[in-house]
Amino acid sequence: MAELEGLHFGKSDFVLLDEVTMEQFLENLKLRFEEGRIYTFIGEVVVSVNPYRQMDIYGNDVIEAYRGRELYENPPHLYAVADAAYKAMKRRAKDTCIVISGESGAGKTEASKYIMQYIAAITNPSQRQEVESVKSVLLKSNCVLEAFGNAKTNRNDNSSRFGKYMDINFNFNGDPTGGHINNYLLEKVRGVCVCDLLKSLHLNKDPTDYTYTSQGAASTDDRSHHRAVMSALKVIGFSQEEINSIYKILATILHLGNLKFENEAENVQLVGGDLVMHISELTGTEVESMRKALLYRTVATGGGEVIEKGHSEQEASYGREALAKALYERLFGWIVGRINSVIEVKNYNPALHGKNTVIGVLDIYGFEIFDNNSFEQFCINYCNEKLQQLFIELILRQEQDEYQREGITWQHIEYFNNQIIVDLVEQPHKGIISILDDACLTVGKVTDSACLDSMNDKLGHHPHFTSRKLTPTDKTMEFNRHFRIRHYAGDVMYSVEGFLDKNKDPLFQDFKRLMFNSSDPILKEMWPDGKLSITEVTKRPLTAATLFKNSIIALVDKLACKEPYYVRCVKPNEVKSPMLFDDARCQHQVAYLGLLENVHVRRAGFAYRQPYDRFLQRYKMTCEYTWPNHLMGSDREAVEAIVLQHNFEGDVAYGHTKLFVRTPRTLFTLEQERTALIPILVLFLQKVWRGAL
Ligand code: AD9
Ligand code: MG
Repeated sequence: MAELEGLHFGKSDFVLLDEVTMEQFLENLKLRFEEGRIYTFIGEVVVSVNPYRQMDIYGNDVIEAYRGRELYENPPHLYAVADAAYKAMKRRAKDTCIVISGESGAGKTEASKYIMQYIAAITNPSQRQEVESVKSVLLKSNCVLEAFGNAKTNRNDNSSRFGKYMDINFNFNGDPTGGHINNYLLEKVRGVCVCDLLKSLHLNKDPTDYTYTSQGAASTDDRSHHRAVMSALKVIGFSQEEINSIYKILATILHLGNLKFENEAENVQLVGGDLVMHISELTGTEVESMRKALLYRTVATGGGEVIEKGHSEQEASYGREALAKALYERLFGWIVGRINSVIEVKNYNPALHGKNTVIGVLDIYGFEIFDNNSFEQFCINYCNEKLQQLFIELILRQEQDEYQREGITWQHIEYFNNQIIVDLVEQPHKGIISILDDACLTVGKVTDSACLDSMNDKLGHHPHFTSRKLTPTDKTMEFNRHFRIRHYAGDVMYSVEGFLDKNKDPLFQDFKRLMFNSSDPILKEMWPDGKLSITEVTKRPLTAATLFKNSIIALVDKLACKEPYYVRCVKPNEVKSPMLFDDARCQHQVAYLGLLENVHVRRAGFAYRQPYDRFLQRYKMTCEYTWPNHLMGSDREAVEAIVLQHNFEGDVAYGHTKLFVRTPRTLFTLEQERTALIPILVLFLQKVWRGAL
């Protein structure tokens, strides 16, 4: 029980702090971390600190303890949030979502796995076969996506280089019927470096000979991991043919990394012919076509003539690199699509089966600030601005609006609305993304620094953007190479170097056509845009930033119509230690996760609210004036009687339709009383039925 946990573990809900200050917040967080209490509530939000050690708090006994209970009845835990989201969905037929955020290595992916496990454990009590197989595919899909999408980075050994949003669909019984996965911005660069699977391929060379994988450290038990991934692929329903194609593509990527070019006379040439033969064999393409695509590109001249232009050595390496990345990205996209086709809800008839509801689980990279921040950080941080805005929308504003609607007076909370930063990035014509896109579409050579000039012209006066005014004394700044965005979470300096290249579709059309003409039908399927001939390609593909922006806007739309639950993950230190609580690092995260504001709102507001009739229904037995039937005029008067009898007047407020309760403790007391009374009531009712009374 939350309250029975004892105070030496600190406060189980930050709402109960004596004073809401950063100091007290951190002190409580630290105390709990040191006592092995890694979860703490802020009302319904769970704050989690990565323990960096195996905790014995996820077993079936714990799942049972949380199953179907109210949030405030148990100590803070991911299971409490998972259960709350599940209950809201099942009882009130509401779509809900669980948003898990935090910086790299803070424990988001682990949290999402525990939440999925919890949902899997509490559903389908009758063990129906078809539901069991849906659950198993949903769980296995995680394993596959991680194998293909994760990489070892210096911040996290198992870093997700993609954001993942998974909808789980439920039928009216509350059993899973399927799902859908969306992935966001797979970071191609790191992805190509160290896909774990690549290392366990049966190639006739040691994986460290392949440039792309030798850049990452090999994990110890690749073999068993490999087996797990294979079995997961089979459970999901990938055919042997599909698995073969996956392997061939991965091998192609490895071989591409080993290709070498050299300048010979005017044009660049390939060193050694064997590799190209392997590559064309693996991709089901003609050796000669492959060689040509690697060394030349087809261009349409102004007069409609089509000519072949030889690459420089640099262009050839660049093209090869782009092909490897694109192969990887499309493979990942295809795998996600394949999983989706398996887990998609089929033959669901709402008239027959009732409303189909959804729980969405979002595991997405948090705010990133490195020494050198580039295009990837720009995208990730923009995404976090959007999520922060949703949080403001849904939690802060919703709370305030509700109090206003219910006619409850309360202190107005000032919070920073980050709309202005979102606009800075995404506004049509004026925003950074639009300026970047314009630069990418401009014919001829536009450099990164010319693009920066253009940003300066358009955004020079924006309160959250600085560039020209930066002085060379600014840390890590080189003149005309950086811009700074004042994010809600703090200032981030971005280096524009490479922005344009990363934003453009870097792949020569020749490669797309080549892949489309592959004799491997699965590979071909991944390259539908290769169908167009050079003269047909007029429309440029959308840029990376615009694609990302569109997908994030779609995501936010999806989340906005759901009832949100939040898990905020904090990383206690940079050295993966289970003992160390780095105050400065934690303070930084608490600040940019907006946790203090969150407590303020919760405190200024009320931890709990319920319509009068529901409250009465639940607690009427705890009061002599309301049990068995109340003789008051209205439900509200009856609720007042309950509150008065328990001396809770100071802790509640009466809205037009709901009772608002300030602290969880009050409710806890009522719950306890109710639980103690139930056996007595059962006896009473039995006597009534038997006619003894
Ligand atoms: V990234 O943005 O994908 O780079 P995440 O997802 O936030 O990051 P992840 O969940 O992968 O971090 O956690 C990092 C590591 O911390 C895990 O590999 C575990 O070793 C460790 N961890 C995280 N949460 C727990 C936990 N609840 N119990 C034990 C944990 N270890
Ligand atoms: Mg992760």
